[in-house]
Parts: sequence; structure tokens; C-alpha cells
Amino acid sequence: MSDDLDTGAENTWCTGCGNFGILAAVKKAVKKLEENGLSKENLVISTGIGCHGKIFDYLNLSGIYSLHGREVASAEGIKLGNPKLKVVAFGGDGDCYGEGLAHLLFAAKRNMDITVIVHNNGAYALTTGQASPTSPKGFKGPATPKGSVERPIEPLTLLLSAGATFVARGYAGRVDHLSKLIVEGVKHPGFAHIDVLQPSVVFTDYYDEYNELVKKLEEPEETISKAMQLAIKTDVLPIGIFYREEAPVYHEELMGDMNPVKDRYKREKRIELIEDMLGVE
Ligand SMILES: Cc1ncc(C[n+]2csc(CCOP(=O)(O)OP(=O)(O)O)c2C)c(N)n1
Ligand code: SF4
Repeated sequence: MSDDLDTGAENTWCTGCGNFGILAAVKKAVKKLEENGLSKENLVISTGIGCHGKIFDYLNLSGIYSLHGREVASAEGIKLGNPKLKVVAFGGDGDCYGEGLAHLLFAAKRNMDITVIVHNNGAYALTTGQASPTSPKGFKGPATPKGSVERPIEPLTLLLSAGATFVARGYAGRVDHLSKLIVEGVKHPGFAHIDVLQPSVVFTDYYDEYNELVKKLEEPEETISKAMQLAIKTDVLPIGIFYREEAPVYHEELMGDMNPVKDRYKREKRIELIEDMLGVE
């Protein structure tokens, strides 16, 4: 494990929290990516706000501790500002599938070249366990004391229909497997989405259920509709890469190989381009 990834910050996650598995998997993945030639200086993270967001405090990587639901928008800005960077956004299910859902879907639609890792614990954990978009029907929490009457969303089908070009599910209790998914996601040229089953030992302690139901996929499905059928299964919970395809990425479609950091236009040129765009004579 890459010790230089430790920040030394006191870890305040509850003992047994699935976030520990995700942190361990990320560290393993970064080490592997470094072995494959990625410089840590070119890896940047953004996080939302929640228990998951504390991963920012525990990972010695550059980035931005963003706002609730804005980690994907922040990651997009970083990527467009300097396309040479690899950018990974960490979100919670409340954060990414609730507050920030539009950012997530539009980043997938654009095939933005970033990786999104969702710590899916089925609750707004930091704010004491309100029902989130992925909470099961009947979920009891401070906002739904008699049980939520809403049905949960299924994230992978949502991302597949939005156009994500890499869609995967991992489990915080399978660290090695998850780290491989993260490596593949970061290497993928385009929008990579990894939904991680992350038990919260306080609000959604589903370890037993997940340990019984998760099943590793051999390889991705060939079509989106087959991947969707797999994603809605409940008798088993497949983990692995559901779907992967190569498609043009947003920053290259928009700017070619221009890099705004090193190819920044002078002021006069920027004004000229804006005037040209506006049709000013
Ligand atoms: C715009 C905004 N709305 C609400 C909050 C309050 N808030 C902070 S963390 C959080 C819940 C986080 O839940 P989730 O994203 O699922 O992450 P988890 O804590 O479960 O990891 C909320 C609602 C906030 N910080 N900003
Ligand atoms: S409240 Fe839940 S998600 Fe938050 S640190 Fe504790 S176990 Fe983890």
C-alpha cells in the first residue's frame, strides 16, 4: 500500500464502515496506476459532502472538497481546465443521485473523461440517516419514521440510458475486486461510473445480505439492454463491469488537443474569438 497517500488525519468513520473498504481500494488502485506510469501529480480528486466526502481528508492527493452534489461539476471543470489530468469524483448516493443528479447525468451524456465513484449506502448518513434515492421502500429513518413509501432508483440503468461509456458496480467488502474496477475506470477514455455497495454499520448494515448475494461478473455485456437486465437483478447482485464502449470524449470534441493551461490565448485573441462568435464586425 502506498503510504505516501496517507494524510495522517484522524479517521472519524465508524468502526466497520464500508468507506474503509473503498479507501483501501482507492489506495491500491492509485499504486497500480502509478506502476502503470500515471504520476500522482496528474491525478486529481473532488468529493461531495457527507461521510463519503471525508475520503478527501484521508487521501494525500490534490483536489477540491466540493459542495453537496457538486463533485461531478467540479471534476468537469478541472478536466476542461487541464485535460492532461485524470480526475476522480467521489459522491454519496444522496449527493450524486439526489442533489447532484443532473450534473451526473449530463456528464455521462457528454462522455466527459472523468471517473465517478459513488459510495452507495442507501441513506443520507452524515445527516443521521434520512431516506436517500436508493433507500429501499419501507426504509425507516428520521424523515420517514413509518417507512419510506417511495421506490428506490436503480443507478446503473439510469447511467446506461444517459450514455455512460463505462458502467460498473463494486462492493466495499471486496477490496481487491473494487481496486481493479477503479484502475479500469480511471484508464477508460470517457465517462466511467462505479457504483459501490457501501454498508453503513449505523443505518444500512447490509454486509450479510451483500456477502450472500454479490457475484463477480466475468466480462461486460455486449449491449446496453443486456447490461440493464443484469443491473435490475435482485436474486443476485452482480459486481464488475456491466458495459464498456469507446466513444469520442467531450473535451476533444470541443477543443481538439488544445490545453487551456499551456495553450492559453492572449487577451486580444480571446476578444477576437468572442467577437467572431458573436458576429461583431
Ligand atoms: C446544498 C446542501 N444541501 C444539504 C446539505 C446538508 N448535507 C450535508 S451532508 C448531507 C447528506 C449526505 O448524504 P450522502 O450524500 O448520501 O453521503 P453519506 O453521508 O451517506 O456518505 C446533507 C443533506 C448540504 N451540505 N448542502
Ligand atoms: S454513519 Fe454510516 S456511513 Fe457514516 S461513517 Fe458511520 S457507518 Fe460510515
